[in-house]
Amino acid sequence: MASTETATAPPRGILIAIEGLDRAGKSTQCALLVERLQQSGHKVRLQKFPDRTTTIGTLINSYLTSATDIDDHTIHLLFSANRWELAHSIRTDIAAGVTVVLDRYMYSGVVFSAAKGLDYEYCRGPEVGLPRPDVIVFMDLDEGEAAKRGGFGEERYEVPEVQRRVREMFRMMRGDERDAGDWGVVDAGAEVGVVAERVWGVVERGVEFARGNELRSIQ
Ligand code: NYM
Ligand code: MG
Repeated sequence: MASTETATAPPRGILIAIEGLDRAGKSTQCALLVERLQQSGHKVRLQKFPDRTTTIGTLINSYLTSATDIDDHTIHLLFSANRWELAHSIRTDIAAGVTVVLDRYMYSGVVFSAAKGLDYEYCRGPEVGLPRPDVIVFMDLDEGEAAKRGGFGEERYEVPEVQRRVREMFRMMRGDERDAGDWGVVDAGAEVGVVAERVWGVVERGVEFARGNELRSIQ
């Protein structure tokens, strides 16, 4: 029987963002998610932000480790530039059927800068036009719980007062109608396997959305 399948373009990849406070378990869950997506037949890759491997990423790393001080507006734009320099490869992969898991994205970019006192709309401005995730998993964890987890306090921003403000800004941002319908909140306070199940539940929504919709752009 002749198949029409060869003439059909492969379904596009799905763009999934994982967000949350420092030490919420994002990187662990990203790794588990990549594995599970592969087992479900997805071609998939992980993209971490900030991506510290680029020239701009090197500047960001030296800022985060307090090796250098950079003005608040300047570092904000560098974080955004770090996304823009990788945006093309993300779009290309999605179009080729590769699912991309983002370990942080522009939501961290906006809330960490806004938590320092920069204007929310100003912070959002440079992100407009970037690929928009089909779904955002927000790993919610009490900032007190996050502080108790290992390694906390090593980098800039990893102090309870900043994390409290960041969590508040995330809460506010989840109400932004420009991203309406994208967020799924997961209680990240449970055991790893339990959290992974919750993450998967949100991701399935994104898979469903991507089936019937083009990749959008951040508004
Ligand atoms: N961060 C991350 C920002 O301030 N702006 C951004 O655009 C992004 C992507 O960098 N505390 C902050 C959040 C984190 C820090 O992230 C480093 P990670 O996931 O710990 O490498
Ligand atoms: Mg960190």
